[in-house]
Amino acid sequence: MRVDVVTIFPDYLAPLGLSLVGKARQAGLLDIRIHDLRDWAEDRHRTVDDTPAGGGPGMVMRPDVWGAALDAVLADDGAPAVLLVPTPAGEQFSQRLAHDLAATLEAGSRLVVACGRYEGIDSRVAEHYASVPGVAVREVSIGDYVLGGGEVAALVVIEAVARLLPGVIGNAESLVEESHGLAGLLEGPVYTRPLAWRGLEVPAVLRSGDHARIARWRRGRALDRTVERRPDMLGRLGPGQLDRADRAVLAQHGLLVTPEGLRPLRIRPAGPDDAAALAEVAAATFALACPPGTEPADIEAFVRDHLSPEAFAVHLADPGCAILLAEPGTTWSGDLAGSAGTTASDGGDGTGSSGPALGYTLARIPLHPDDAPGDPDVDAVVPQRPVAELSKCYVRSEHHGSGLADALLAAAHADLAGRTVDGVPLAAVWLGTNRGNRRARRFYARAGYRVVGARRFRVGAVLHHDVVMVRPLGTVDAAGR
Ligand code: 6GU
Repeated sequence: MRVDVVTIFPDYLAPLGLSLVGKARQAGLLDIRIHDLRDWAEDRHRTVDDTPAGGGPGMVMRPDVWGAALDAVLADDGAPAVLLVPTPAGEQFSQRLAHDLAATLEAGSRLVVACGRYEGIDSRVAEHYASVPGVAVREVSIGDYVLGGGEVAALVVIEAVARLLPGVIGNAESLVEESHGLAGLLEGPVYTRPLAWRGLEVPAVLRSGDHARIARWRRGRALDRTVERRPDMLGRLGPGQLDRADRAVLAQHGLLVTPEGLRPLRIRPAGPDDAAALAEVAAATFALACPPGTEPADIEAFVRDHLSPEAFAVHLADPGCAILLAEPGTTWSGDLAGSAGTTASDGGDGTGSSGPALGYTLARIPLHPDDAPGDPDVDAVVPQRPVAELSKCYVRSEHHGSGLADALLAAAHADLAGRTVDGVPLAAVWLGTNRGNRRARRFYARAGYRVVGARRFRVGAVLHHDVVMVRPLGTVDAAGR
């Protein structure tokens, strides 16, 4: 594959003899030729520039010299060519464009790079070659900063393209997982030996040998990094590219995946003004956790008696109650350019709410460190003290699978892990969930809960069977947090 570079500083391109590109040239995979533009200058001083038409600072490169040079280089054979002109005014160079150029080269095209200096090349050069049959002109910038000329950009483009050509990189797999690769995410952190270095350890999950868990962890960290450093890239991910675990990671960053795109999400402790919003979301979600066959009248009665605004007002005033609320945010702390409906803010996840509550958690905190859960069935199987009860964790059904519940539960754990009872940190959190509700059991199991026993209780005439699950606080969850 043939690449030509025209420049007034041929020595600037010397690095193309080194490393990956140099080896590809030696192996005969790449034929790179560097040309000195001044070889086509006509005068004694080998002049290639002149003052800008219309006045102004600097110098502009002459079209006649460039025309002679490019005609000669392009005439060398009849193959179609991409004429690449590096300029800070060009389209943004990207991994996508690198892939495009690599494919074009593979299909038999040549690449000719015209490196300008000074204020650039007379614009008629690009205009003219764009109309020459078999020549495609691409004016390309490598970033939002100004260089002294196109040579460094030529090095960048040629290296990015060369490593995509067949045979240039030994391990083609390393092309798959890298930043700006097909996943549309930044690559996450990488580690090697020694396992402990200056007090810093290689994350335990990478030593687990559990390849599915490792892949999951890597994907999570890639998402973390993309959210933190390049949130604009998230806007280009379709909902179909984000699985349930991805959505959970995003939700923990305050981003909810919806059919309309990413929306800000806010999870916060509920306050005295939230009784009505909590009652509303509680009424909308309570039936979801009832076993099939529960009488609608019993559900209604329960909602009326226990999930009313008045009931939540009592909970909100109770120091033994910790309630978190998830709601749509109005803003997101990052800059999600390209993702409609979000605006930059001055920091903090989604300040202000813009709609009804999406879900909530309600935990009960013991008043004394030694207090037992209070239900004899549960007391016997939950030995940890002090132990909180996760009494409610509900998310509207339209957000099931969105990661919202995972984020809400993680926020509840973080909240509980930060609490003490008479100065003693909470050791664990327990919950009861319907024995037959496999979705809920799987959800809690994923979040680190383990079944320790069973309990029974009555709603109306129906006897309910729960499993009792416990999760220690202050440990890491499956996402490595
Ligand atoms: Cl391609 N050329 C120059 N001169 N400056 C640049 C650039 C190119 N890309 C970013 N800055």
